Amino acid sequence: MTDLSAVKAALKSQRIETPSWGYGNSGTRFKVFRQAGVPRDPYEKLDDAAQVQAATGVAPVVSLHIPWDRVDDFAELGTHAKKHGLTLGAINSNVFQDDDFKLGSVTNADPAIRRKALDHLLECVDIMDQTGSRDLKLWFSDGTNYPGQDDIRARQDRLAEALAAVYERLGDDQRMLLEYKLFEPAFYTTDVPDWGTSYAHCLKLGPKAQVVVDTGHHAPGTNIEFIVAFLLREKKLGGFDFNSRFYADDDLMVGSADPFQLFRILHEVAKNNGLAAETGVAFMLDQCHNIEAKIPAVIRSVMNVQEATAKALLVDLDALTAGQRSGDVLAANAVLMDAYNTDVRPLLAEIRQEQGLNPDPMAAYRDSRWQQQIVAGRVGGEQAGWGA
Ligand code: LRH
Ligand code: MN
Ligand code: MN
Repeated sequence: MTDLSAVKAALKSQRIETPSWGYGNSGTRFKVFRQAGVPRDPYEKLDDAAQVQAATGVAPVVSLHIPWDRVDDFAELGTHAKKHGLTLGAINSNVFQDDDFKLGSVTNADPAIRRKALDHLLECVDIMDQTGSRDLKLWFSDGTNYPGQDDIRARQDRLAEALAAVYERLGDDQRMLLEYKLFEPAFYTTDVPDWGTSYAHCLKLGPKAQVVVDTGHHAPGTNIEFIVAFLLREKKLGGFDFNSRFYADDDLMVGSADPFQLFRILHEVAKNNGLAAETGVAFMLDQCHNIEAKIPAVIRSVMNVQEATAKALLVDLDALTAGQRSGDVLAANAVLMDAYNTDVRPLLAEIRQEQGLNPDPMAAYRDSRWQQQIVAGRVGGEQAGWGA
């Protein structure tokens, strides 16, 4: 039997981190469809994130992307966040949008370019000191397009060297999360293409280096929950970049392509104590909303993670273990499917009411009339971001 009060407590204490870049105009390969009322600077992105928090109660942390969110005074940005009941989360580095990085950043054959990339990463740690962020998120677009273009092994050496320098710079309470991605923008080799490569580097670096699983960064058919179970066992799962994946890294709303996969992932997390804050798993969204309204899309995404988490928490673990131990394949599978097929929306509505929230976050946002306010008020100005 599942203890409902424990389920409710776990759902109330889950923290979902939303990405600053999800609130702004962002590009597909084809075009940026600009929306009215989008934030013009990082302060306004936080104002929008505060609306997501007001509607859901579980999204008080916002990840920043540097340089998209560069401001003169990061401590002041932190104060602005605090005023809205928010904290600043992971600092996402960006060594993929400068012409100098055409042939790679930290793996580039040219030492001057490697130095420039490393300096950016170290600057991100300086920013973490000011924002109080715990996590530095590293994603490298580094790779090659053609066989023979560069030395695959030498690039690993250069990568390891840069990672070690960043690790050295981390404070006691700071971590580096190394993201992997199968392909794109490089199409022949990618320098951190998979969890094994990320894990091997993190293992060598030490306990403050962990793997981040971006759910969109795998080949079709990859069993992501296996990766999650493995990394949790090794204490190397730093967190998630949640999004969807219909064909490749689409950055669409988490749980939209395959809610069952999201449930299976969260089942491994819940079962292996990954929901406990002390395990340190960060539940981050990494999304862009190109054709849909942005703030409601972030709210919907938070709800999708909550629904999958609730279902995962409803898995009757005693019955599951009994089925597994006795080799009763169908019984064990039925335990999982029963939880997955439960409609958890009434439970989540109840929890929200207990927290003094509107049971329907989408309605809460609609009723706030924030959208009308920003469309009328945010006129002129441009923000930085993906293809914007
Ligand atoms: C790369 C990625 C990485 C970036 C973000 C904007 O595809 O997932 O996390 O920082 O997108
Ligand atoms: Mn990502
Ligand atoms: Mn991505």
